Amino acid sequence: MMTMIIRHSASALFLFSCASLSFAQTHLNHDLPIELVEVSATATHGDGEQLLSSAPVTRPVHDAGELLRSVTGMTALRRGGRGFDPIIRGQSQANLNVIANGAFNYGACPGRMDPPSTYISSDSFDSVRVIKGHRSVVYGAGGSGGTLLFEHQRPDFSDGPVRGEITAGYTGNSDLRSSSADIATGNEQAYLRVFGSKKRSDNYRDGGGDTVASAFQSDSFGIVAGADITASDYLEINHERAFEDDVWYAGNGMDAPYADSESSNLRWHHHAPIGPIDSLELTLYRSDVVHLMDNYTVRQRNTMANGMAAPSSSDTWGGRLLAGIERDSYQLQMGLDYRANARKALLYMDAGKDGQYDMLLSRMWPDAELRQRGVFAELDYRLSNVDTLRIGTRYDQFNAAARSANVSTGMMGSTTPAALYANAYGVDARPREREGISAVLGWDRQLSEQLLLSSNLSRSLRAPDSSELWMARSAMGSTWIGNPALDPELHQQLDISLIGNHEQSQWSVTVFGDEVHNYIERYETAAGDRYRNISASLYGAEFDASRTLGESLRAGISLSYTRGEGDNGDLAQIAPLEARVKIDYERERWAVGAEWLIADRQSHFNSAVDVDSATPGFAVLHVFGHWQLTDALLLEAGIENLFDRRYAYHVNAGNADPFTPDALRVNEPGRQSWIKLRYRF
Ligand SMILES: [Cu+2]
Repeated sequence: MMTMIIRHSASALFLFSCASLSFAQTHLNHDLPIELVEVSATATHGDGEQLLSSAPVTRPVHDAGELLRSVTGMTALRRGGRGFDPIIRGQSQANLNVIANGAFNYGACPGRMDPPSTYISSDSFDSVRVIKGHRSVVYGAGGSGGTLLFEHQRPDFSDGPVRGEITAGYTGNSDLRSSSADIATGNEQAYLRVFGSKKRSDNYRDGGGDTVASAFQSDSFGIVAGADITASDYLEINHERAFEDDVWYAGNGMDAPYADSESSNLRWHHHAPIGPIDSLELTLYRSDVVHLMDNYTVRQRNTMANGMAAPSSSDTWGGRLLAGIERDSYQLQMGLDYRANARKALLYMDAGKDGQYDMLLSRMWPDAELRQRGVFAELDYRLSNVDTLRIGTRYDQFNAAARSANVSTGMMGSTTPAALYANAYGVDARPREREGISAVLGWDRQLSEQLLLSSNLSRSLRAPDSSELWMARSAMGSTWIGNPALDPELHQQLDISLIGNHEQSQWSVTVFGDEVHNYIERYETAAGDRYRNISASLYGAEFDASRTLGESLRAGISLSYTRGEGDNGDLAQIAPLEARVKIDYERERWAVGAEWLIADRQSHFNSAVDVDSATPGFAVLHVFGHWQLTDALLLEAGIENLFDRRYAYHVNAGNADPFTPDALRVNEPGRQSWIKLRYRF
């Protein structure tokens, strides 16, 4: 009953580009998203839908951020077994909009142990859309680097009133055991869906045989209820929780005894005319995260008598009202959105490591608050049979405040966050307001039946985040101080893609460039880490191609390259030239494949964030396969890093965490075999 495009998951991914589909078959879609969609092994995928590859990228992925490493032009930073921070074309963190069911979620760790994607249960989402670059204004302010949209889809009950999936998996090396269940029941009018997952992992060994601190326990569950409350109104309520426990981080100076998130959202979709408006959609959400990290509970990180602990929290809430007008030659979307985030992080000294916090050392996030209000409109217009145009613009207002910037910290009761800002930059801690306009201008032209040219020019404003503005850490002789006077980043981007879609082969070439005014750079001084606005530029290219070779064989190749330069040299966290070669052999009930990943040496780095030396290049081979045991039962298995190479991605791990003064290069796992059983009903 899971026919086409039902689920994405770690284990069997098909890279789609919806662009060609939308253009060829419907109209007006400029987003050029790539969907990671799992197709059940029995499904056929005709309709000319897949553009780039029909190859199942089979990987034992256990984190939503890690999953996205398979997308050309994307990578993710690894800190351990959890906490993968996605990077698109050299942009990450506050430059990406990560949206799950319409909701934003900000992690609670000032050291980025829990990027928002950590709390997205990758087992339960049905589709992930990746929009590279800034191609639309409807997904919130910012998003200069891109947008990740994780979506649940409405279950299809055409085969019966209950459907679901149960999985169990095991990965060697880290002794990772995972299980998940996802069950939905309902009918055409209403449904209820519950899902949960449980993962237990030990540390893995890298290719050199060294143990990498990466153990974790992760549980999540959620419930979704949806109903057509009238003939033209659909209402959906979603509640999810995630619990991370005893998480080891090779890339941080602390570990996390716990990190928990709770999120709720409500979506209402009215699909009948109200005056000139054809449809109305309202999303409201709230997501709260609490996090604790220290250097003695999970494991003793040093032999000192006193420990350090940093409890923190992050509460996010917001919503969007979207109105749509659809006519033969155009589609207009307009609306309002609002996003608010309140974050708090304290740093304590714990004498004797007994769990009693004895002295407050820093208000790292001194009740840091961010608010954003936006109004936007976006028009997709069919200019001719072969040309479509997108014009979109949004106006945003950003407010930022640190409510306890003037509250004293420390033994002498003298240091305040405000005093740290004044000392570091000569600026005060009053609330700040920033505002500005973002815009996109896209033009797509179908050059021939097989050839599409897509171009996009954009301007986007990205407001500084809580750490960049308000970080106030001063302890043990080192400081890390935000700059309350930072200006928002202004990105001016152009990207051009040429996409070919032939019977036996698909390919695409993209070039992109981004001129950034007020790029927010983290830099080092003798006294510690600081932030400033600089000018920077990012540019690069991507290439994808895949071809059918005979009835069952398919091969693909992808290349990506990004370069980032600023006033003071190389930008941090830029992946080197990367190539990926894939071969898949697929029969009716089984398939095998291999993926060869090659990364060049990266000698462009920024020592304030990256490891202070060039990262060696590497080549690793993954092999995998699946076997449809019965109609309901699928067995997947593979060996990652077959030749047991010792390697690390260049971006593993930029140090956003001065609990260790230097960035650490976290090695990827050595050889690991894995197996997963999937039962669908
Ligand atoms: Cu943390």
